[in-house]
Amino acid sequence: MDTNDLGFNSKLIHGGGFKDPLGSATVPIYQTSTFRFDSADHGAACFSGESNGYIYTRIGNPTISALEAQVALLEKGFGGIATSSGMGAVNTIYFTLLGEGAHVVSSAAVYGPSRVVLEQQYSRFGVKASFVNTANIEEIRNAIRPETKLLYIETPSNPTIDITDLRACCELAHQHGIPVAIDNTFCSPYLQRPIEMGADIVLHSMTKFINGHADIVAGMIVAKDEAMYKKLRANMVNIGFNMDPHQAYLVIRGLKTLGIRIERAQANAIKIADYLENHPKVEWVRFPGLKSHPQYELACKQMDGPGCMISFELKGGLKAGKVLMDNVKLAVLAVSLGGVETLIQHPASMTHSKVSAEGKEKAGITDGLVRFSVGIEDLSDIMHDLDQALAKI
Ligand code: LCS
Repeated sequence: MDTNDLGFNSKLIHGGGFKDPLGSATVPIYQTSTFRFDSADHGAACFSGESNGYIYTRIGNPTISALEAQVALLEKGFGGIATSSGMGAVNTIYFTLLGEGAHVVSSAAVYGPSRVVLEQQYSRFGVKASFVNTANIEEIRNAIRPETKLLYIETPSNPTIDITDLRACCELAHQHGIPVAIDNTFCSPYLQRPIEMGADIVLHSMTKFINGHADIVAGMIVAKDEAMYKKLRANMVNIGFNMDPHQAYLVIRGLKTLGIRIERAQANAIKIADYLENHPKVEWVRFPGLKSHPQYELACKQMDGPGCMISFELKGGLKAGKVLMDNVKLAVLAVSLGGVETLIQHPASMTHSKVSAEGKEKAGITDGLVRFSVGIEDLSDIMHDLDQALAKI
């Protein structure tokens, strides 16, 4: 059976091609740090690449490989590189592509640490970064310099839910010979496959939708071609951003239900976004499924659904937002997103608190912005919870 020909949900169950030699129906946990060689020659062949046998878990492990193959299949790339966390994936990409004097163009609205690490750490090695509104292609065009080595985009962006035109960006970057990395965390491959639209690299915080159960921190990089895959993999291994086999096992388990989890959470999110938009205490709502979203048409074109993330601001700004966050009873007041449970958080003081005031302003992260990650609970319960908390304002 060629798993490439299967539908998405079947790939979630049967993709990746792992076949356990002892017949286990699920991928077992190879809880080992190292692997026995058959002979000295075999060991040497594993290191030289003549044999593809396993060597050492930081370099590779069958449980982790099964997950890498599966996500690469879903993202339609050459190969996957699992990492200890989403930030492990982000830093493997930065470390691989940004050398002394290199310049990166990045979405202004990205997960806080993805931006802060460039500004505060990579800058120590002479790396320069321009943070622009990538939803406006002209801003990218104007930011590109001869020394630009990477275009880094989050779409939809965290937490502003801006949508960037992936096809147009990839075309522009490639005209200048610049590779494009897309953080696909907010969509997962179920809703968006950037490599199909020209991206060279896709990354995920698998902590979110891919694992989906708020019990694991994990990351993944998928490279479109072999050369990029090899470069990224070598750096991940040498820096030690590797995943752990038990972590991989849990992500494989969570991934199986990605499709049904997103379908259900998204159906909830569509109803909740509509409810919020029509609520008298709400100032504005950002959700790709609402016609009021500035890139609604683009979202319909490049995403297979609007997703499960909603950002909004209440009339009364942060003060009102705090009353809401302090009074929800079902939704959990916590950072992270993409799990089965509904989460609410305040980006300006939490996930994006280390971004400078100027950076937040440029990214559109207002003080009053509240982010809602919609879960798979019964819609009536989420609505009731919002109703009673909004009534306290
Ligand atoms: N990329 C995006 C878009 C993210 O949202 C996050 C984490 C990361 C990368 C980093 O992944 P991690 O290392 O945490 O697996 N986002 C978080 C958030 O919005 N709340 O808490 C974590």
